[in-house]
Amino acid sequence: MNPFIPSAGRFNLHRFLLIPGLGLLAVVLFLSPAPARAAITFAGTTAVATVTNPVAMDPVARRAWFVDARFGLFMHWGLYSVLGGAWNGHTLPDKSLPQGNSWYAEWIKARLQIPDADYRALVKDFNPVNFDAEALVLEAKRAGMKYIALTAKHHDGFALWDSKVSDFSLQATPCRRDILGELAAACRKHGIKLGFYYSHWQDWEAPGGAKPDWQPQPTDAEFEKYWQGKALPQVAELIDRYDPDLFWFDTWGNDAAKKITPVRRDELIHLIRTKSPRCLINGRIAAHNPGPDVDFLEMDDNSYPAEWPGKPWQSPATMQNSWGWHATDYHWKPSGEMVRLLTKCASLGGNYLLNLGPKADGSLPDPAVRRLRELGGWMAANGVSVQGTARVGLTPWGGWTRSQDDSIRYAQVHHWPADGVLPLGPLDKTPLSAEILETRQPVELVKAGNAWSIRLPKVAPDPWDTVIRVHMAATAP
Ligand code: FHN
Repeated sequence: MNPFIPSAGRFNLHRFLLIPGLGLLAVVLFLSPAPARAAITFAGTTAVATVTNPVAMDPVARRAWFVDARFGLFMHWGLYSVLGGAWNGHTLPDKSLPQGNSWYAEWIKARLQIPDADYRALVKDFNPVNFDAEALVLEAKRAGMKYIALTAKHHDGFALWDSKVSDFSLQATPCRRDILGELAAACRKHGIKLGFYYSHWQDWEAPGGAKPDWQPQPTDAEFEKYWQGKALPQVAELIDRYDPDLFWFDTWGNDAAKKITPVRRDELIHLIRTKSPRCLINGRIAAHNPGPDVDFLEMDDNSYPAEWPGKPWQSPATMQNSWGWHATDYHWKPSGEMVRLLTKCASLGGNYLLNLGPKADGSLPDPAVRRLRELGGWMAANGVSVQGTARVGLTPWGGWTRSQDDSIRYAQVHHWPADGVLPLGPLDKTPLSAEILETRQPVELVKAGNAWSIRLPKVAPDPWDTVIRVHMAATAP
């Protein structure tokens, strides 16, 4: 039964349209996007419109932009950025402290045991005078990224906006600007989707928020107070103020299950779906038990599945070891490595969410800008083999993506064959011709028995990932 079409005999269009106010309301709802339409029911011969399910929206339609995007920018930015990984003579990782052995600079308060008052005092030094939302969005866009996910609140509990729910937020700093508002406007202007990371489970400032696993935990009643008093209201506030396209929640390990129960998970999902049916929700809302209603699965940090996990998915990844700005973390990944990770994700139908940790003044570290531009250069020539594609799978030499209609397949060659012959094996469709995507240099398809291969130039034209475009016949051989 089609839920949009009321059953015969119970609905009379002519009569329906003659009921002025209600008719107008129903027509508006009927013409509006799927969520409201799916919600209308009609009872008896008098047209009574009731919204029975305000949260319904076709999940496939909601996720479409995300599935096409493949590449996004993650941003860890907050009070911890002031310290750049070091405090009071200690620099992360610091094995002299019981919990100091971590590169994650956004964890500095917990790992270096910074007293609450000292950490809170950092607000006076958070003054992002060099934050330029438009320049940032354009940097991401030129890198080939389609969305940004920024830490609106990380585990330290500091809100990067003027929150009415907590005074541990941007208004406590010298900054009088609406950072998230500026970013939202720039994203809208340049067609980039915007998401917010919100630490719903860990909150080291609110008494009832979950704490690092080596510290005493709040009781369930205390957590519930935090949940109702800070977490849910702040998520609502973010939607009301900025209308984000995505929420990035964060849990890991087994402890989260004690606080993020299915009831709380679904309460948060319902809040978001009710306020914004198009907003996406990631699987780490409850990594231990995401349930059926999240929009995509989130892999562990810098982790990649070996096969398609059965749902849209994403890998969050660092450029350095740290997520938040760390001035002496010199472990910057080469761009080629990141291109290979991106195309590995695409070959398995997943997204690559690459992180950037701005400095406290809002400026971007030079090595990060360099890498974004290098990635953008590769994407300018090869983005068509990544964005809007469908997965085919991984191979010993790299992976395959394909166009939606499967008329084209893209071989992502990460490991160039020493003998210049790329083995494709048996194919389910006949390949007609092939060329190097960037230069259009033709390459020769060879068939031996039922196995195909491609004769390539001796030296890889692109040492990061040379993409071979293969035109396929419409039918199987
Ligand atoms: O503890 C956080 C960490 O700081 C960072 O935000 C990452 C990003 O995936 N998530 C948690 C650890 O998995």
